Amino acid sequence: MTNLPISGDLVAQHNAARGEALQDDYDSLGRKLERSGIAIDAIKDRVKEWSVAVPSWGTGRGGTRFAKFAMGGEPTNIHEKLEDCAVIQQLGRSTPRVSPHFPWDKVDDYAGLAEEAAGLGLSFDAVNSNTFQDQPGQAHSYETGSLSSTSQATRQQAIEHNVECIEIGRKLGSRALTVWVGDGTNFPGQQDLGRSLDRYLESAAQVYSALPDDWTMLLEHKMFEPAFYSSVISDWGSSLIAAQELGERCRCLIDLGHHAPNVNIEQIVARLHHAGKLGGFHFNDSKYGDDDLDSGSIDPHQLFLVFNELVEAENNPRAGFDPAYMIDQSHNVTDPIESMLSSAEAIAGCYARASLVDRAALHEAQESNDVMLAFRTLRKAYETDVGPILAKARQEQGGAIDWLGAYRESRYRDRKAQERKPVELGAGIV
Ligand code: LRH
Ligand code: MN
Repeated sequence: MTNLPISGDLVAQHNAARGEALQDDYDSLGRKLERSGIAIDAIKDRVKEWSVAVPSWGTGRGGTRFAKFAMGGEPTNIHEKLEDCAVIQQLGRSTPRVSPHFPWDKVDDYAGLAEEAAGLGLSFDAVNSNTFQDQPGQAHSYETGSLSSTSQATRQQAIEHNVECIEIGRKLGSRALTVWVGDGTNFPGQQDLGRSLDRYLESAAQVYSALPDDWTMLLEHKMFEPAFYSSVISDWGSSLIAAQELGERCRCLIDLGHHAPNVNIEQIVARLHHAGKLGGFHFNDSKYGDDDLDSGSIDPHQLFLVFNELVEAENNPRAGFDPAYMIDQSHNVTDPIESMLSSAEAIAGCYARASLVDRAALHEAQESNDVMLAFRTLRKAYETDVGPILAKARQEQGGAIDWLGAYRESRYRDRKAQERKPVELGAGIV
């Protein structure tokens, strides 16, 4: 029996007051879609099947190098983070998995943590290693690199940390390791750009060889930050080279915020899929750099176009096509629970709209170079308000029709502000 962090009665009463209006909206959208030969229930069922993982590190307030503004009732450890993830799952019904980060989520009893999560209706997605920060008492600093460091001892330390994350993940029931390294340079000439990759590949190969047979290794590229002249795995090309050299179960993870402004990310999705190396996503949004803003909050059309490529990929799968869908955001000025509910809805909404595209008509227009018809066929789906489908899917799975209203009526955060010790002020991500 899942112990729900918010009273089920509150959610049921909140839905009861909104059920009739939702049914009316749903039926009217159903009639509209039927005229285009689309069965609304089929889209609702796809939405129910779909899910995205939430980042454990996204449940607390994030910050920048300038400041972090704490919020009352913030989670202070993985146990409280799981509680908050359970609220997001209870109300939104599309985030049943949590992606943990080590050593930020370190505990003594991982089997116990897996049970605790299961008791909250949650399981664990990909584990994230961390060789971009030095831990107290660490023998070798990652100041000048980790898996690509010129120091063999530092590389070995980074390799052992990643292998330890795999061991932890096995106890948690995870099946993937996400490896993002901040390795890079701030000055031309600081490191040899070729040999840096060679060292990275030599180290990553040792991590890959420690992978259990049913695991995947996800390489996350990033153009800059913390390095501001060169990053060892800076783009999808470097990531693809590495994934192809490391092995079949090594794939590329696309964090939407890790590209230069205006890069055509949906085409990167198509290219990595073509290579059979599309391993997963860190969903967020950005206007300038790696802003880690809420998914769909700045450029919802780009998110829709990414899902348009994902639905095309689903229809033309490559061997092992099973991307890991995860959110990776930093919530600096909102309640993280509200932001992740909003983001999960925005992401599911893009999946639903991409599922509405009349692919036969689109492909025909593309093949016959009917440019405007092709564009309008895609835009028609994008302009469809799928809100009633998402709300119906939540309602039928015991979630909240109006998740923001229900969450605020629960006064969950106020309760946690009473229970939890305040977090220290500080700066940075966690
Ligand atoms: C790097 C990154 C990576 C995580 C970190 C929290 O910018 O996207 O995925 O390890 O954020
Ligand atoms: Mn990321």
